[in-house]
Amino acid sequence: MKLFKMKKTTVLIVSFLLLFSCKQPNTEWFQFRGTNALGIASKSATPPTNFGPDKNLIWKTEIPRGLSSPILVDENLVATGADTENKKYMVWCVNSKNGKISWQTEIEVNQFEKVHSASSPAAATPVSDGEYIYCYFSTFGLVCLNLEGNKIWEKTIEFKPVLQGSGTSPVIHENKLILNHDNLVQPKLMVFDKTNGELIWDYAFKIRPMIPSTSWSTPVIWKNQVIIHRLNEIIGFDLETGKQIWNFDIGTSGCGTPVILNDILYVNAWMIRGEKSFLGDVIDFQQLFSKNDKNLDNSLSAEEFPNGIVFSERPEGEDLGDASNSLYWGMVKAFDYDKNNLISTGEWKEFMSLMADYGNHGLVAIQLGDTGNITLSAQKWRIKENIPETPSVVVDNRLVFMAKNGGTVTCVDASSGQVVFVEKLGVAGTYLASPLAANQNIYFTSFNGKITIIKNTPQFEIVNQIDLKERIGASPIAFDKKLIIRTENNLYAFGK
Ligand SMILES: [Ca+2]
Ligand SMILES: [Ca+2]
Repeated sequence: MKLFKMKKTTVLIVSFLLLFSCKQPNTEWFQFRGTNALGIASKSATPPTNFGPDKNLIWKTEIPRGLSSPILVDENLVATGADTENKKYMVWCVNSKNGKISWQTEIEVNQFEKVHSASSPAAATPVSDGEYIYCYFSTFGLVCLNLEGNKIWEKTIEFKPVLQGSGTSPVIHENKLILNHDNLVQPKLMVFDKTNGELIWDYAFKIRPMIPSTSWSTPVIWKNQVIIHRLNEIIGFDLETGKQIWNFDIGTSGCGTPVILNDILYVNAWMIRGEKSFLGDVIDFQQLFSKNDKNLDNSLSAEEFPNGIVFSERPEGEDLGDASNSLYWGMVKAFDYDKNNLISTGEWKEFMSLMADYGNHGLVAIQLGDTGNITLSAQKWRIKENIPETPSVVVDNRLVFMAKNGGTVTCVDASSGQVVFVEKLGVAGTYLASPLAANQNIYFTSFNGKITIIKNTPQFEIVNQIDLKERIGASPIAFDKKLIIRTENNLYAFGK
């Protein structure tokens, strides 16, 4: 009996060891920014810090243009591209060992979305469950492919324009495929059955008067919730029922994808008038009003209104050509509530209160777990300066790291919210790609093609700076001994 018991135990142990010694699928980079969009490589990943076009290059492969980040499925890298001339989207698959294109699947469409000059109609990173690959294209919808690139199902979704073009990526939780379908017309959170593309539930987001509905962020999962960062709010939904569980109000355009560690959500909420340096020429709107009321009727007419006044600026984001936003009569006229073609002082005040909503932003740490409106109760801390507009943050070694346009990097203690340092990476220009944490380093990528690697420590230390001399908008990924970077035209694998 004793012998039998021992044998049984031995069998169990051997089975257990076998189970874990079998090659497990590499699951950490199945979606945008890896597991739950954390942007943290697996503990075993040791990507190079010293690399370049002629250094530690494993391979370089020309790929169709796009902004999606590659995901890793088995040993394959999968991402998307768009051929705007021939009106087709592409899903491509590159072998991570040799850089060879294994397959490419094309999806023809009648139209592409009008996107920002720095963006691409192929902006959504695919997601995989290890068996299938799911892609989203804004003027098509969803498509499910098997690992050989064959179409399993497709689900067309009626196109709705997104300001500057869609930026979100789909994610998977259990059997659900989740899409943040925020847009200017009919913004929604949509949850599909990943096996067939059938809609399970959707939720219509609030449209606020006079503010275009925006969100470019990717959904994140916490327990039984899906969390969305969108215009002026962060919302948690019950994944089963689609009911809103909580919301947090904050000035934000909804671009950065939140990261969640130890039940705390960190997100860079950025708004166009969120910091003093964004305010442009016009700080005192009252003064502007009184200066231009030429006929002293306490109203501004179309003739009196000074078109083109700058109401928000993007300092150090000038290489994208939209460094400032200007006001025109056509926008202000929306506040002519009594329709007399004049903006009265009262109507102007309404406009000013809207402008106030364009501020109040920050890097915020939110304690998850409460229900209802948690704006006042759940905020652990907030940092109001040097907030990046597009890149998400990364939380590593109990520190929050973020880099904004101009190359200003901020490090914050994740638990106390104390700013540990604000430094310059030494690379100016715009930052679009999100940072990557790997092997105790943080990789920051500028749009003009420079990668700056710093230590993930409270002491600011630049490890290396590399110039690929090609635009980079896609977030890099790392696994094994490899670093994968997608530039405007190429996919690079550095390391071993
Ligand atoms: Ca007047
Ligand atoms: Ca009026």
